Amino acid sequence: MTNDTIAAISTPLGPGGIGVVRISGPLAYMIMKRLFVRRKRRASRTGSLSEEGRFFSHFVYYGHLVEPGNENIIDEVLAIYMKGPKSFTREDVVEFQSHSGFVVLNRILSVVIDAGAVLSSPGEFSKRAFLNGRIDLTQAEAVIDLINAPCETAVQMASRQVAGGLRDVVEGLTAAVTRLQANCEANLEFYESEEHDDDRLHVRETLRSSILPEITALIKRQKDTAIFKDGMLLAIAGAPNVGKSSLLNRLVERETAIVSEVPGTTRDIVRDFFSINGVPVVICDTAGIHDTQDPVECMGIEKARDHFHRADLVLLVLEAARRFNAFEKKLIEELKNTRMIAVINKADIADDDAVDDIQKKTKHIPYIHVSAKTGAGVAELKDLIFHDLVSGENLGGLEGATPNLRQRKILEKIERELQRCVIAAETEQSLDGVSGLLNDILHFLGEISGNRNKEDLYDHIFSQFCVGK
Ligand SMILES: Nc1nc2c(ncn2[C@@H]2O[C@H](COP(=O)(O)OP(=O)(O)OP(=O)(O)O)[C@@H](O)[C@H]2O)c(=O)[nH]1
Ligand SMILES: [Mg+2]
Repeated sequence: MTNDTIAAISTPLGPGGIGVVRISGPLAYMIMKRLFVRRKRRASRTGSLSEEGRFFSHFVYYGHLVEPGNENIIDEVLAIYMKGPKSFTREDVVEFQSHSGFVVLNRILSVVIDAGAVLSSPGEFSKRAFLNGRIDLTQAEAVIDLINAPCETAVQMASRQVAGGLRDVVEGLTAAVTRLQANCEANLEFYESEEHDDDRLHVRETLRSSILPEITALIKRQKDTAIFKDGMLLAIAGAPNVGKSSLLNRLVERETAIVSEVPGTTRDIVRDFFSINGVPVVICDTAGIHDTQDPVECMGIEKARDHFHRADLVLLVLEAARRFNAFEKKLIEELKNTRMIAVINKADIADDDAVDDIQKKTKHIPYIHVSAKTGAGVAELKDLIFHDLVSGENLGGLEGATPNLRQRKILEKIERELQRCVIAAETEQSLDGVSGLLNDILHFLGEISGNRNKEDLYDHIFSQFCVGK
């Protein structure tokens, strides 16, 4: 742990109402005293400090930041001093709230550096908060998720983890495994000559009935909720002129893509964003799939195919006014391993025979009738998309702790170790061996919350933050 005092501009650069320069470390208070001139009630040029000659912690002071030496005013600011450990980093922290703007904020940062601070690296404030025990690793990672949250649901999930949701679960599991292991060790120590069958049985039962199911549920929750953090990618597929671009415009509720009666209008990928029940969706309109010699269309079709394979879900648009054609048959075959919904468009001019034919040939995929022209069925399509990707059961998972991908990988290791441990306890392995496996499990649980010393891992995690956080 370094003894440096770090400083950074903590707000995004650019014109804005206010900007914040944050300082953390042993020199923070001295820097505030040196650079900040408190505005007294009766104007006085020289009175630079509060009447007592010092600033109180957790008070907001109004005044000016000045260049030391010549007292030139840099900006009118609010200054807050937070004496450690009652601060985000648990060190002494000072924040200057100034007018926002690249030049002003950089001038403030520059005098702060001249006064003895060093520039912070990305995430260094949060890393200090973690290393000083203010937050654990799950909470630090949740701060990144909170900053990057693409929708309200992701914000709620991240907030729960920032407040210690996952930390509490991991602490509970750690306590339970520690108790088991301590029990094993005590019995080994005091009843050395015994068989320990009952002890092994007790370990097996506790793992099987409570610890293992809890780990499995956490893994499942990560899988179920990932979509709220990462969003989903939808691709629209279909033959030319079936109404793919019209559907995209309907779903995003604006005229993003060109619509025309000329087949082959869309050639490049047209991308837009919208959300369904708070889930962020990236949607791609693509070139119509058919047989063509046109080199530009061929390139478009190739790009389209690439997007079908990358998408979480493909909306296969068919036309209710005409029968299923050979290209559509081939396309369904090609996408047989992809999640798909058949969107039978142009319901306003549907032909019964054509619809019968389409339904016979798309029996194995969910389908819906819509009219991109009138908007009929589009709300139902959104519901279908949502339920296809996020089942009702998954939504229940949002209430609890939601691990991220790094944590899930460790949980999967723990799950495997727990299964080994259950087998070991069943198959008359020595209690000593069982205790060793429990120790490995404790080690992995420590990796989730960051109790183990892993500088590389911490550097990697905190480098994902922005400077000033
Ligand atoms: N009647 C009716 N016409 C529609 C509907 N949806 C689209 N169209 C018309 O169908 C034609 C083709 O629509 P687009 O949205 O450009 O079709 P596309 O599949 O994107 O076509 P390409 O980009 O050429 O592959 C246009 O004239 C649209 O107005 C619908 O639901 N009902
Ligand atoms: Mg189009």
